[in-house]
Amino acid sequence: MINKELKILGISKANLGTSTGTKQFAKGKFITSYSPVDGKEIAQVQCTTKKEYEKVIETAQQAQLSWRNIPAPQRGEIVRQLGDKLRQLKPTLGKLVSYEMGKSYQEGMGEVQEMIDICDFAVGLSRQLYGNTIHSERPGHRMYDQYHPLGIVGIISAFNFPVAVWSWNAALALVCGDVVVWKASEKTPLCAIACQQVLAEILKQNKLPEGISSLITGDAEVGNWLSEDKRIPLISATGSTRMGKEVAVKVAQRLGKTLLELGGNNAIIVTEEADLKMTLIGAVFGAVGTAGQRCTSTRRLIVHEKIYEQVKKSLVDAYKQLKIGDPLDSKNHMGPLIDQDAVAMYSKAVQSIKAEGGKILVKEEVLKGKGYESCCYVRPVIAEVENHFAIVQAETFAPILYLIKYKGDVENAIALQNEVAQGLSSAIMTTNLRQAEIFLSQNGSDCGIANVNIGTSGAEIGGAFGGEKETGGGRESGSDAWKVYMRRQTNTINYTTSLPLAQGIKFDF
Ligand code: UN1
Repeated sequence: MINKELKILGISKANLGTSTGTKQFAKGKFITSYSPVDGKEIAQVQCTTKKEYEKVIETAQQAQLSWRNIPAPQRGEIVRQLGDKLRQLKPTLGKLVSYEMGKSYQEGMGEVQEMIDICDFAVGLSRQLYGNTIHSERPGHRMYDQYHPLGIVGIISAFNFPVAVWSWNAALALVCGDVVVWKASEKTPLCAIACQQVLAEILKQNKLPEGISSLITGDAEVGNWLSEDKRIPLISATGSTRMGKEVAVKVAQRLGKTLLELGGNNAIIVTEEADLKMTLIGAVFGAVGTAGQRCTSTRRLIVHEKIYEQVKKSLVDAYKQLKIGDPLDSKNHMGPLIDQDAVAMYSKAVQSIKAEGGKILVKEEVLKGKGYESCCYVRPVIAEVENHFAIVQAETFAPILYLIKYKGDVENAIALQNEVAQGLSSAIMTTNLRQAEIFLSQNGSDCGIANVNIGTSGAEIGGAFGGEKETGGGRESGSDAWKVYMRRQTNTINYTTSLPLAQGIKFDF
């Protein structure tokens, strides 16, 4: 099914282990990658041992010493080559993403496009790592701030975006003069090896040290090595809030920096003045795209009572038309969940909805029979609930959409939208300027992303991506998110022959 693609991506038995590029030395236990598409084993991948980990970090440290001395625009040139290679590989890597992770081929290709986009962004950025100049209060003094490379960036990523999240971090970190060590999800190890191979090959062609980019493989224990390692000044971690809290504590204990992208509980507010056709498209894609396994997936729809019944009916009708099956077949709208554990979580969540008094409008079902042999395919669910239900307050990584009714002004809907622990993405559907502006104001959405007349998912790389509260507060990707990958220095230069003190302090002797 995927052998041709693996070959093009340079993956063979020889490199199914830890890699800093050309030298393979993984000797740890094996993890098996199964496709949720058909349940078949794709390959066994060797995990990193502690001894190998030490070697990886030493190699990375060594590589950083030379990499940081290469001018930023030249580092950008390497990232440009990465983007070019990804352009060529887009359908191939997109197919591997789809097959190993289970998202639709369209979304798999979209993910590779996000990688290309961030490479383009980073290339431009490599000539724009600007600091400020500051007017000194002292005569004959000049002040400015500048950004220096940080060192090693540890990247911990999740299964749902098995290639893009690495690239958001790696492309920026590389132009900033850092080197990267990546611990990918153990559920999608082949996607990780493919990315590592592509970059390793480019480094080799440019005669650069292989330690500029490394991959380590394994479970949470391997991630802990990174979090606890004083040699790694920044850990960028994407995943659940539970994981993020563990990482945050470990990194904080050594006063390292973290960039955390954790859970979302994203809502679309649908006011009585919404364009209902757009609402329907935005809500359905947001809820069932990537089978509800995006951090930005739409989990809650907060609908004004005047249009509630109409929205409910059109959603239920739309869900009846959804085709679930092989994500590589373009006629299907939704593929499988990542594995059977995720299916169990979905089923448990539905039980909780019922137990708390929610009403199921579109029924749950784990699909069986031909085409569903992996037992990972489920029917997306719609439920009528109250915002305060414990299950609604939690992020369930599955296609379950909650309908919540609100009355009165848009402020009431905003209060409900904000009454969760997470703060990643949010949206309002309205044609009323006042409602939209209130939603975007300081009294509005408390999320890192707030959209008007589009859904909660599908952010572009040009903006800073991330969220508040239990989402972790980190920002990656566009805007000035690059600053977290660098260390900042304030410089004051005195070009006089006297030494006046700041704040006018006199010190004569
Ligand atoms: C994620 O779900 O981890 O906004 C990232 C989006 C994508 C990124 C999602 N650009 O849906």
